[in-house]
This record gives sequence, structure tokens and C-alpha cells, in this order.
Amino acid sequence: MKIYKRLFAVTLLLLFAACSKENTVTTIPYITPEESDGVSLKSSAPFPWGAAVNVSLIKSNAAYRALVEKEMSSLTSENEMKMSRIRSSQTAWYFTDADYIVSFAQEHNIRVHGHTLIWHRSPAWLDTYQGDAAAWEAMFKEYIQTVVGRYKGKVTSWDVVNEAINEDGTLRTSIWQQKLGNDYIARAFQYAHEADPGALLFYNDYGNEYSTVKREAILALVNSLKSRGIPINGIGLQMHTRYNQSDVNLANAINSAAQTGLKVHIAELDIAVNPDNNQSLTFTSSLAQQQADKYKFIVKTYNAIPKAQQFGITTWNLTDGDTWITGEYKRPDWPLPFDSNYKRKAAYQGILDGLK
Ligand code: 9MR
Repeated sequence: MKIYKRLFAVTLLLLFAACSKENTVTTIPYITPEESDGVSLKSSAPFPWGAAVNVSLIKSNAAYRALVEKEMSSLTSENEMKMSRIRSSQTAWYFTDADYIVSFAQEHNIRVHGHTLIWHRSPAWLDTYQGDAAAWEAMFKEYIQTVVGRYKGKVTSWDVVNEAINEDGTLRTSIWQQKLGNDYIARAFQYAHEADPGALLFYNDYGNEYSTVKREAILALVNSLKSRGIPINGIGLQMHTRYNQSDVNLANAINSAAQTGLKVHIAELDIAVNPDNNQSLTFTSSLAQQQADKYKFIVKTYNAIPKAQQFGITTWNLTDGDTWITGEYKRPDWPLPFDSNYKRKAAYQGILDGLK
């Protein structure tokens, strides 16, 4: 009798374990990057597929590096090409990490997209920089041309200006805007173009999918630069989005960018599944599937814009273990196509489905 009771209890336990497993992503089939099944994002996409990468992970983590080599045909440095890294003080120029990323990419035949030349999140020394209008202009020009010039012919494209528009559609008050005037944006493009006439130059921002006001302001800005003959080649849609963003909004963001006639880069894609900051959320198979559907929709919509305008899609880092979101918002989240064990998630299949 006792043995039957035990057996019954064990069966119940096993059943319970199976049911709760059913509800987690562990049941979703994945293929490890080491398995060479011939499938990769770069070979599946008819346009460059990229990720933002982190230099210390590239250097120290073989699984991370292998994943980049296997899956990516484009990369963006997540932080190493920002002014806060390259010129952290007026006299300190630091290129070691950016150079490393560029050499790594060249070795593996991966395109490099430069991020970012001019941004409101600038190094602190600029706040106390003493100089008249001419000195500011010279320093601004020198910075852009030193960086673009160093990577001439090696970095294909640049986010020349990043996030210059406010949520309400007005021009953001940044140190650059205050010291150089509203037209600093146009001059940044001109200086970058002088330093590398072959580089493709982008305006990059977020919010096109969730705010009509901001989207219209961004489009007005790039259209005006274009009509003035300022050398702008593309628009970057960061697209830090969420699993429950509406398809209509996502399609509007992508299609309205394409209507400018410029190249369109989905430049920082990630799809949060915990936008409400629920500290105890778990990543269920249902959430994984909804996220996969959203990846599919975005990729499918992008794949339908004119080929000549498809600059590529870049996710903001590669795996759920490396995303900026968990650190920034102090919450669990799983926004990327690979899990923290470098394994493909349902989102990966969603991307492939979107490319069909
Ligand atoms: O992901 C980046 C994070 O590691 C940095 O701390 C942060 C500040 O430099 O920038 C993050 O990347 C941002 C990108 O450069 C511009 N768009 C928004 C990204 C997420 O904040």
C-alpha cells in the first residue's frame, strides 16, 4: 500500500513538473549556434542583418563572438564609438576599442555602422568647455572629421545625429543646439560628408512607432535636410518596442520612413515583453510566441519596402543576457532573438518567417 502511495505522489509531482514546463520557453525547440544547420540570419535575409555589439564580450566570450560571426552581416558598436568613449576629456582621444571592433568586423567580412557622432548625451567636459562660437564650431567639426576620417572606407555608414527631437516634436535643447544653433544638424552632415564622401549618413531617433507627433517632426526634419541638398542618405528607426505595440503603428513607422525615399535602417530593434515592469514576470511560451509574431510582422513589413531602401535591420545587442533594458529599467525582460545561453528563441523563427 505504502509503495502505491509513493508512486502516486511521484506521478503527481512529475505531472506538475511537466505542466509548469509546458508554460516556459524551455519547451521551445532551439538550435545551438555551434550546430551548423546552415541556417543563419545573415544568409536568410536579403538585406544586411546586424546587431549592436559590446567590445568586452567580443573579446572575452567565445560563444558571443561565435554567434556574431555566424549570424551577422552588419554590426554597430553599442557604446565604443560614442563621444563619451572616444573623447572623454578635451585632450583624451581613445580609439582602441573602436579600432578593435572595426578590425574584428573586417576580419569576418561584416559591415560596420558607426554609432553615433553627435548626441545630447555628450561627455561632461563639454558642459564647462570655454570657447566662443567659432571655437565651438571648430571643436564640433574637428570631432566629427577626426572620427569619420579615421574610419574612412572602413565604416560604411554613420548615425551622424542621434535623438535631436523631443517627444512633443520640438528640437531638443542639447549643448550642441545651445552652442551651435538649430542648424547644427545640417552642418554635422556636411562635415561628416567632407571627411568621407563615400559614407552613408543617417539621422537616427526613436518613437516613430508610438508617437505621431514625434514621427512627423522627424520626417519633417529629414525631408527638409534632403530638400536643402544636405548630404543625408538614410533614416534610422531605433524601434525599441514592445510585444503589444500595434501592427498599425509599426507599419506606419516603417512605411512613412520609406516614403522619404531615403534608406531605412531599423537600427536598434528589441521587443520588450515586460513593458509594465512586473518584477515577478516569467517568460512564458505564450509571451515568447507573441514576441515572435511581432518580430515576424516588423521583418515582413520591412522586407516589403523598396529593395534599394533596405539598409538593414540591427538588433540592440544579441541575447537576453546582454540587453540594456534589464539594467536601465531594473526589471526582468527578454527582448532579443537569443536567450542568455546563446540559444535561438521563438523570436528567431519569427524573423525567419517574416523573411519568407
Ligand atoms: O545600450 C546602450 C547602453 O549600454 C549605454 O549605457 C547607453 C548610454 O550610452 O546607451 C545605450 O544605447 C542607446 C543608444 O546609444 C541610442 N538609443 C538608445 C539606446 C538605449 O538607451
